Amino acid sequence: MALQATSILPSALCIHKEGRSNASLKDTSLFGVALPSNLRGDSWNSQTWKKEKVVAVGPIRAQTVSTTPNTTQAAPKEKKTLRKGNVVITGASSGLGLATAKALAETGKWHVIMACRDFLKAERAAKKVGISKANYTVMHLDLASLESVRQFVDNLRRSEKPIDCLVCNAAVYLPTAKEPTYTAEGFELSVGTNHLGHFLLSRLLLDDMKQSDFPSKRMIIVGSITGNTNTLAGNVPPKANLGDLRGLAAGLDGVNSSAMIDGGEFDGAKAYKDSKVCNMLTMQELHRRYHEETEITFASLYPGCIAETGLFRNHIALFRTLFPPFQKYITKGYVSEEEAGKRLAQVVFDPSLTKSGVYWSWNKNSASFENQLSKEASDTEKARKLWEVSEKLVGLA
Ligand code: NDP
Ligand code: PMR
Repeated sequence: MALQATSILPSALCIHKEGRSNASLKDTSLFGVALPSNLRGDSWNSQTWKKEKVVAVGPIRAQTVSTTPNTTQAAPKEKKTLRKGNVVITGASSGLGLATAKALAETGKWHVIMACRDFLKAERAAKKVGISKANYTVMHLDLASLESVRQFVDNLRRSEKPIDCLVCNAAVYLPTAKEPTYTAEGFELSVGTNHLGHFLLSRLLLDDMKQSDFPSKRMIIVGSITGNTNTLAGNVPPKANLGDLRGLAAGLDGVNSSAMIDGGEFDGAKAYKDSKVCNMLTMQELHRRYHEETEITFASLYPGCIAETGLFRNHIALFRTLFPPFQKYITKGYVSEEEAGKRLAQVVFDPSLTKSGVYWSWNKNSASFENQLSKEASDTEKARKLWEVSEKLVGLA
């Protein structure tokens, strides 16, 4: 687990061992990884899947496209506002969040509320990428503290700005941690920050967003391919698996319960992937419970592999060196921060992306398509249970 990166190369070979694919693994070995012949070339590239085309490798797909969506298309809106939209972006001090803030600010149509744990870092970052002062406000938010989430929402309300869009983007990834670390309230840090912090934030801001007169209101949670076990990337061990949520239900505190959602032994890389499954399940549950009533569009996305962001700051140096070229030249899943920022910005404002309950991805031509989530990440019963357990943990039930 911990130094997963040191064993990434051989570990990928495990994919076929699980008997989940009937693909042949015989001929290609790239980066020390044997690739099934039907997952090479174009099919190996997660971004080459064309609309209407579903290429399955047993139950594992490189990227899949849902052609029969069971989500609802938001009705065309008549309402118009002339004011700028206000968008809250968590973790906008680096990587994808910062690139998205820049892309939105540059349209001149958005005021970005950069919700960040390090105020000075966020200010410097905004300045460095040239976001004009008029187009952003930095507000303090530490998602690893539910108290801070509540304080942030209070401060936001005091500012009396209508909130039109929320982007839950911040995350931590702790692949080399040998022992769990915890949030202020004592939840394992990755799930506590990436899922529970955002869960409380989105729940609290629902009412505020409901009141906004903005023509197209959206709540977006950043998901990932690595949480989806219907993809090759999602089958790189350790795989996401929430099990029956026994660890989460027992408090995820590593004392009275396991620090892992499924009740297993701590594994930082798995905890991150589990948290992404929670993000994708939460988005769908929000859609089911609130889309009709609020007219808010709920969506998640996989923006591509942004291999050089701060997300990998806790990984070993060798991983940080090899990961970008591996994604650029071998998987071809690589995307720059700038391009990923444009993609997420598109999910915020593009009139063609108003569908709710959807998980967006992009193909190699940077065209968006509605992607299919894994069995677990689209399990409605699990989403409901996750919702109920999370409500209790964050003090909403
Ligand atoms: P970064 O590390 O660059 O950005 C993460 C952001 O989250 C930082 O601004 C960080 O703040 C912030 N953050 C971390 N902990 C907290 C906290 N407790 N409270 C508030 N903010 C916090 O990584 P990325 O840009 O890559 O990640 C952004 C999103 O994209 C994540 O949700 C990630 O899961 C997702 N993603 C990333 C992929 C990739 O390939 N990089 C692929 C798929 C999804 P600070 O600057 O202070 O550290
Ligand atoms: Mg993965 C199509 C192939 C593909 C894609 C798109 C990704 C994305 N990865 C792919 C394949 C593989 N990766 C293969 C074959 C291996 C074994 C060599 C592999 C390994 C690997 C590691 C060790 N990949 C990783 C790691 C990480 O530590 C990253 C991670 O899981 O973070 C949770 C990661 C990622 N690969 C991706 C993406 C997008 C990540 C980054 C994180 C994320 O999901 O947010």
